[in-house]
Amino acid sequence: MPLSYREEIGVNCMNGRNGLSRLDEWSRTSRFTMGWLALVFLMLMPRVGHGQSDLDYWKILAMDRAAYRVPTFAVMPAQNEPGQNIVYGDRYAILHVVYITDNSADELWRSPTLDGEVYEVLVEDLDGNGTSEIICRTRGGRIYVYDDLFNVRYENLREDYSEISAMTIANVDDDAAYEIVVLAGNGIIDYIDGAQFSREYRSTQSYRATEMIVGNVDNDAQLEIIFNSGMVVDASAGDIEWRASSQFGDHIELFDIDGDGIDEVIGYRNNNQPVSIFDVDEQQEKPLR
Ligand SMILES: [Ca+2]
Ligand SMILES: [Ca+2]
Ligand SMILES: [Ca+2]
Ligand SMILES: [Ca+2]
Repeated sequence: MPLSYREEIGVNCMNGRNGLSRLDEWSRTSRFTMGWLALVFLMLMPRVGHGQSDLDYWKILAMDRAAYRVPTFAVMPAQNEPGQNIVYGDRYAILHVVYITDNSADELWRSPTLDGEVYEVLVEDLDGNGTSEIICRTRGGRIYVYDDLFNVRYENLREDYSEISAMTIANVDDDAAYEIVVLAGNGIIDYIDGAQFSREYRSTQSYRATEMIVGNVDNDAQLEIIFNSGMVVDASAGDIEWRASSQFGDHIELFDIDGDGIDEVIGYRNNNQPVSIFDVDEQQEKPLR
């Protein structure tokens, strides 16, 4: 019988390939024994129901809102399970994965101590194999990728970046896998392949931003990188397509607000000023009407 996702994680823990402490190891062994006893019990008793309720709408909304607003939170699908996983990184440089149902929260995994406090956590199926990866960046320019069984898929070298200003995930080239798009502290853009984790591109120009999004915001078919500093760059060649007279905002989103089929850049600031809407195709800020 194929193992379920959580059983697979249990097997993974048994093989000692995660980062739990010795105290956790003791309780993990107990949990593991208890888990098998419970599994045997469940196999022997008739199935009378699901056992755990699916997440209700408000719980999912709360998880999504937390993941959207907190850069170090992300939602991760729990395959073949009724709940969902929250992945979060803390200021003690540790990643946590917590399995959430309507009435429970179980910590499934804790990473080893990473090299620097966690600045951002993303979840994406980078290589398109149907399972999610956790992508994390820390203070000091480190990037870590874990698969859904919490094995390390990639870890960059300490000397790669002294700092990372922004990071996003997008498919910016011809291969099927996503790329990790990195804006280094020195302004250089790197594309790291999400399947092989080789560097596929390094920009010759440097850029400045604290946030960036990849999208198609004009008439050409190519993707653009939109920097919150007010710059739009062709994602394949690195050419600057538009430099706005002001920054777009502290934070940016893309949305087709005028219904012409092309996304606008929605910029907003930390100090509650109204949003600004920039039409990249027309190279102008749009009035709020
Ligand atoms: Ca994957
Ligand atoms: Ca690609
Ligand atoms: Ca385009
Ligand atoms: Ca539009």
